[in-house]
Amino acid sequence: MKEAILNLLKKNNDDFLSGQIISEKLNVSRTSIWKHINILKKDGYIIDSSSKKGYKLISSPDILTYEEIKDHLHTKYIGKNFLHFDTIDSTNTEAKRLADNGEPCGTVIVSEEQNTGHGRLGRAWISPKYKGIWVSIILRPEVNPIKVPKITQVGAASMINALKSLKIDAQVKWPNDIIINHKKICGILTEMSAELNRVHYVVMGIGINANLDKEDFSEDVFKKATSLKIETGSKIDRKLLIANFLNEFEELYSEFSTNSTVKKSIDICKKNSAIIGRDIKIISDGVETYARAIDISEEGQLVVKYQDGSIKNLISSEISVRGLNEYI
Ligand code: BT5
Repeated sequence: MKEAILNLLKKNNDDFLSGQIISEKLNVSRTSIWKHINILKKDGYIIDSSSKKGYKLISSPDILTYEEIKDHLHTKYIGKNFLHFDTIDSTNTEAKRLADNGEPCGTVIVSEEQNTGHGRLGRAWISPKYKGIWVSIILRPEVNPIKVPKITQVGAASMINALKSLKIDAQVKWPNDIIINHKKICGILTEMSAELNRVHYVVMGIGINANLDKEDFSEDVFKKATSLKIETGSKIDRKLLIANFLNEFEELYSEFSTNSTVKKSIDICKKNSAIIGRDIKIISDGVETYARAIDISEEGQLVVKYQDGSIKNLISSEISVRGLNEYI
């Protein structure tokens, strides 16, 4: 009901709308409208109420509910089932719980804050309230589980395109980071539930440091990480960015869901790579080796050339990649 009232207020172009009209249009009592208006106010909407003129929407809060992003969202199925939380342990964990209970492909889970957001290998992911975009998507691809890591490349390419639509240039640091000025602004965590040759579901989680300030990071993380706000000098429109990301994701993911290839995404990741053509340090099981990154294969693996001339394809789950002197 509160969504329906909000829609009417939004459509009314910042003008007063009488309680009588709302009540007729939605077939609810004036008291019920008043109650829902109060809930909207608690959610952060500024609404002018006048006993004579009715209600007028003054401003909407910076929150990532479906209602707030739907005008920018042009997807067919990604985000049609949309769950928004004020606070949660981790959107990936919630997505897995929901997927276990049969929630459909394309379900999007967003939270304004995460208490135990995590990265790969159980690393903590700082997720302060209203400052970032902490989102997970449930996917149900009918592919061999071995192909699933490619979805991370689809996520990375979608984010590069979404950032470009906001006129922000960023690079992909294979396999799962997006970086600006040598620092990380976004990370992707793809998890799955599968049998040996059948995927039950995949959860692709993505964390974007949109409007975090320096104080939001620990000293240690700030050495490697930054936010879009810090790098661009201005506050990012989180609603637009998440919607553009979901739009791009649906488009690029269709290649994967139809024939399990991700050529378009790989092309975008290659064109915007932070590491191809550069000497890198590869960390695997605590052991460091050095090589030159030369390509990303069609399977989404990083192709590297060692000093002895040998060439190897690296699989994302096994390793971390670093620049020689900095994060990248
Ligand atoms: C990742 O892990 O980059 C994947 C992060 C995925 C986070 C999203 S948020 C929505 C969804 N729900 C979750 O619980 N997770 C996903 P990894 O490659 O392990 O990188 C972790 C490293 O990134 C840290 O050790 C830091 O160095 C750096 N980093 C950059 N921004 C950070 C941030 N906001 N919080 C923590 N670490 C950050």
